[in-house]
Formats: sequence, structure tokens, C-alpha cells
Amino acid sequence: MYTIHYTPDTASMVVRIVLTELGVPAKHQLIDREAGMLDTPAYRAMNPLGQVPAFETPDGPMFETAAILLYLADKHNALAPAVTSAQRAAFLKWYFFISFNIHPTLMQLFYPERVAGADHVAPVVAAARERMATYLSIFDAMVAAEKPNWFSPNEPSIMGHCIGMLMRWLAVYGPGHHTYFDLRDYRAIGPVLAMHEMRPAAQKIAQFEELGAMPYTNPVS
Ligand SMILES: N[C@@H](CCC(=O)N[C@@H](CS)C(=O)NCC(=O)O)C(=O)O
Repeated sequence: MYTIHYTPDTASMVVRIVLTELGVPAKHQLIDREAGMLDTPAYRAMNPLGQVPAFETPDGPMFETAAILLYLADKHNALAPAVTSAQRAAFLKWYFFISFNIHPTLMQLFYPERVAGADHVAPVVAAARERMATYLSIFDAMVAAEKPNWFSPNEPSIMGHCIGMLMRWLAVYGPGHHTYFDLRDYRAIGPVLAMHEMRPAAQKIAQFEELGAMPYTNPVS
């Protein structure tokens, strides 16, 4: 039995969605942030940085959202190309591209003061925005050219839900905010996310976490 430790509208959302997609039994345990649970020794034993999510598995505790999603896809043979698939190499390459580039840059946009202190927020944001635009354009161009079935409007995938969550956060504060990127600028990505957010699993968790009816393409906070 799995346990996902979650707080609404954080990285735990995509783990909850993927667990629901897979239809595997799991305990969904709300983290009591107010009570300081992220700092407790018990929580830090699961996630040493005290971040969300933490995930308990029969194989031991896990942290790092992308690793958790890949573990689940592999264990349950769904939502990603199998280890033996000819598509695995391309999938892994782009999955790590997202994890190593888009997700950390998004964190820099959200917490620019953590990069070089409160006095350097403006240049950190400017540089992060430039890199983010490059990463999104590169990924969008690849999807348009290669139409991979591991990121497609025709079948659900961990990649679809993962990028859905990231694009959500890039739009959630609306135009004019320094984190804002308009999904309409990425024409190949948009239809994939539109399909994924209508999956019953995404709708169920979106309702539970109050993410709005279109959590990836038209987010509300
Ligand atoms: N690389 C980690 C990042 C996790 C992360 O940044 N979680 C956020 C919520 S989305 C968090 O716990 N923030 C609180 C903090 O950093 O203090 C992952 O992908 O799991």
C-alpha cells in the first residue's frame, strides 16, 4: 500500500493524479503544515529537505516528484514507454529535460530571493524568464515535429500530467505577474494538456484540491 503525503496545489497533486489514473490503492495523507509537520524528524526521514511530496512505498520512502512518477509508471506498466520500448530513450531524454530545466527554473521564478538574496531578485527573474521561454519553445517544437505518443492528446502519460502541473503554475497568477507564461504561445503543448486535464483522475483531484475545472489550461488558485 502506498501513502502520498500531500498539501493542495503543490507537487503532490501530480502524484495523486497519477495514482488515481493507475487505479492503485493509496492512502492520501494531508500534511499539517501549520503544525510544522514538514520539520518533524519523521517527515524528514521521508523527505530530507522537508518538501512536499513524500511518498511511502513497499520499497521504502521516496521524494522527488519526477522519480516518484517514473517509479509508478514502471511498477504498473502504464503512462510511460516500458523499459524495453524503442521509445524509452526519447521519453527519458525529454523527461529529464523537464525535470532538470523547466521545474528548477520555475522554482527560481517563484522563489528568486533564494538564488542570490533579496537584493538580486530582478536579474534572477529576468534570466529565469529568458531560460524558461527557451526551454518551452524547444519542447513545444519537438512535440510539433515528433508527435510522441508519450506526450500526446491521444493517450494519458506521466509527462502530460507533469507538464500540465508546471504550466498551471506558470499561469496561475495571471498576465502581468513575473511568473506568467501564456500556454497559447506553445501550440503543440496546449492540446495535450487540454486532454489530460479532462481525464477523470485529474478532474477528481482538481475538485478535491480546488484547482478549478481546467486545472492545466485555465488555472485558478
Ligand atoms: N524537486 C522537488 C521539489 C519539491 C518542492 O519544491 N515542493 C514544494 C511544494 S511544490 C515545497 O515543498 N516547498 C516548500 C519549501 O520549499 O520550503 C520535487 O520535485 O519533488
